[in-house]
Amino acid sequence: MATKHENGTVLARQEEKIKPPPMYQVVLLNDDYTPMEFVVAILQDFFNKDRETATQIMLKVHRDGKGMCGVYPRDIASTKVELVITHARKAGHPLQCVMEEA
Ligand code: TYC
Repeated sequence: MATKHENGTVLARQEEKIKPPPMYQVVLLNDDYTPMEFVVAILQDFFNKDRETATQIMLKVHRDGKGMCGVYPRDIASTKVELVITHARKAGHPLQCVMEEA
């Protein structure tokens, strides 16, 4: 609730100004070379998915070109993207991972 003062200024109450932090989706992109099993392991190890859910997400990415791994505050999403890409490059795979504002 806002309070209107006689001089025209409006003071917003503190609770109105506190917005939840913007959230970001971490998204995996398809490619023709990264092994399916490697992607399933990434979804289990970096995004805490069980094997069945990880397999479903991987197959969705394979079919549709992209798929959502999780939704996180900016710094956590950014760190996950970096860890996934570093892990994939170390293994010699071209897997791409990006973040998008949710
Ligand atoms: N398309 C890959 C293959 O056929 C599998 C794959 C799935 C790659 C998901 C990347 O994000 C990905 N081996």
